[in-house]
Amino acid sequence: MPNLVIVTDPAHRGHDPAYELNAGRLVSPRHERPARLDAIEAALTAAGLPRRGAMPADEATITAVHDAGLLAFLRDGYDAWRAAGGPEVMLPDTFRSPRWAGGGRPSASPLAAPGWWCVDTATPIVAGSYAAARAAVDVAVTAAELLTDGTPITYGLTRPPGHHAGPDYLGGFCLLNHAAVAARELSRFGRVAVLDVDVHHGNGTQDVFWRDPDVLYVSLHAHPDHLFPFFSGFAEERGEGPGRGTTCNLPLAAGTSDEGYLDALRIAAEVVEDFDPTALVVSLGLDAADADPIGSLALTGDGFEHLGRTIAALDRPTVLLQEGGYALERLGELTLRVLSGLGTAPSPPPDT
Ligand code: SP5
Ligand code: ZN
Repeated sequence: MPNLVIVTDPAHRGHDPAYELNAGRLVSPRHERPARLDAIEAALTAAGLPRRGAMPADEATITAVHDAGLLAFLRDGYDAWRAAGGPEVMLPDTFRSPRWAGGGRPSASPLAAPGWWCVDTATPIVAGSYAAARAAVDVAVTAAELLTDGTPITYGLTRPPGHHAGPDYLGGFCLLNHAAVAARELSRFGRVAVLDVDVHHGNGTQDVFWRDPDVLYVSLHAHPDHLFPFFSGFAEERGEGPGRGTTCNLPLAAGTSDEGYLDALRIAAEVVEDFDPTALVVSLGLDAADADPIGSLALTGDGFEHLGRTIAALDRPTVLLQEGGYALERLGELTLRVLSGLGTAPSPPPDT
C-alpha cells in the first residue's frame, strides 16, 4: 500500500462554542464539534493508521489567501468583544450589506466587528477559536509540504472546516480556508486542482481562486436552491478574467444517491485530468453521506470507496483535508472507506 501520512493537532478542541443560531433556531450542541475528529481518529487507530503532528506555518501563508484585517479580527476581535461586554459566544447581530453606500464602512465598535467579517449566524467564535483555526492551517500546510518531499498521499485532520471562508470573510462553520492556503502554497510548484466533495459548495475557495488561471476549483455539491451557501455554487459560475474556465460547479439535486453522484464525479475527474495539475487538494467533506444530519444527498459507504478509487486514478500527489461531515456514528467508517478506495487502508466491510 502506498505511503499515507496523516497530520493532526489537538488545538482544534479549543473551538467548541456552546451553540449556534440556524434559521431562527438555537442549535446546541453544534453539529461542528470536537467529537467529529475523535470519531475519525478512533477509526484510524483501530485500522492501525498512525498520525503525526503539525509544524507551525508562517503567517504569510495565510495572508497570501486572506485579508490581513480578517486575520487580525480572528486574533484580537474576541478579546475586544469581551472587553466591550460581549458574551462568551461571539456572534454577529448586524451584517454589513453590499447594498449599503460604498458597501458600508467598518465601525469602531468591537460588538459590530463580527458582522463586518462573518456572513452567517452558524459560525460562533470563542476564546480558543483562533488557536484552533491557526492549528488547522498548520495541519494543512504540513500535509501539503509533505507532498513536496515525495509522500504521494497525505491527509490533514483539519477542524474547524475551511472552504466557506473567503478572502475577506468567514462563515459556514469556517474561520480560515486551510485548503485554499494549501493550494496556494502548492501552486508555487505548478498548477494545482482543488476537488471539493463536501456536500456544500465551497464558496470561499471559489472566491480565492476566481480569477486565478493556475488553480482549478471543481466542486460537487447539493444545489444552492436547497442548501447552504444558497447564493453561490450555480453551474454558470465559471471564473472571471484570466481565471475564466478554471472554476467548475456541478450542483446536484436533493436526494442524489451513488449513481448520480458518481456520474458527476466522473465529469469532475475529466475536468481535473484536462487541467493536468502537478498536485491535487481534496476538500474532503463527508456530509454528502445518506446519514448526514444537515446534508441533502445520499451517498453510501460504497460511494465513498468509489470516490477514493477515483481520486487514486487521477494519480497526482494528493493532500486530503477534512471539511464537513456530521453523522458522528458514521464518520470513522466513511473515512476508512475513502482511504480504502485510495489503496491506503485495509478494506473495511462493505455496506450492510
Ligand atoms: C463545512 C460545512 O459543512 N459547513 C456547513 C455550514 C452549514 N450551515 C448551515 C447549517 C444548517 C443546519 N440546518 C439543520 C437542518 C436540519 N434538518
Ligand atoms: Zn459541508
